Amino acid sequence: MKFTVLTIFPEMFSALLRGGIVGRAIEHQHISVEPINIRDFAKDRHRTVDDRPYGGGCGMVMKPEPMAEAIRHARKKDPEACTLLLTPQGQLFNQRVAQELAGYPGLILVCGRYEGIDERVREHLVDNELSIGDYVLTGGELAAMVVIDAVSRLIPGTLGSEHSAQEDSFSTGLLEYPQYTRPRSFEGTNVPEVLLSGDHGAIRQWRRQASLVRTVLKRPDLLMDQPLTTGDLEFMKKLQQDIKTIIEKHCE
Ligand code: 4GN
Repeated sequence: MKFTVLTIFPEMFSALLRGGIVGRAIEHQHISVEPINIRDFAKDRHRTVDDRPYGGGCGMVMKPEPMAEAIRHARKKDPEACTLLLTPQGQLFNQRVAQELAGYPGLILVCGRYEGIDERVREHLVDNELSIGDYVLTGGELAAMVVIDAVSRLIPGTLGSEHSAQEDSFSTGLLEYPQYTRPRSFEGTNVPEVLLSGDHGAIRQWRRQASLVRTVLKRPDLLMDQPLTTGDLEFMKKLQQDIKTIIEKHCE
């Protein structure tokens, strides 16, 4: 996967490129991330990228010419790539969208600043608009980094053998089960006994059930259109029955 980022702050991406799983994925050439400075495509000697909005109002708008030149440059180098604008008006980014984007050979991520980009650039040079959530940032860069991070870990090889994105929360459709490491007893709380048992079947079942309980409590919406096994449903019916019995006892 080839990520090209169009931004007036290319240095913001150095933290992402240096360390962690994304850094390693770049080293191992599973992905590449190339930030390109939109200012390099400005023609005047001040390298201007913004201008005052027609119709008045506060703030500045990103000029169309440098932005358009930068997008055309990126597209020429990666004709198969999908060009995405990061904006609060975009399609909400989630694991399903990440999965879909991971199928492209390249992504061109366009980062705006100021009050926005000229509408004509959005109309004619952008394939899709993405939002990482319902809040406003001062620029698209942090949103682009979120997309790069989430998509990168879905590219085969990036996570290494120690982890599989297949088993993630949101791939199973459930929240993650609780994790524990040493010591066995920490400030008076013990690790659940089953995890020390070595019984892999029992551990798998405990984890699945812990995931189910967590999801019911924290994100019941996720369970509405998720395939559940007959084992899941039996476990939940048993819980329901237990809760019902407790309630009845207290209403006597
Ligand atoms: C993306 C960009 C939020 C998001 C952004 C988001 C920069 N804020 N929710 N801010 O994904 C106008 C010009 C605002 C660019 C844009």
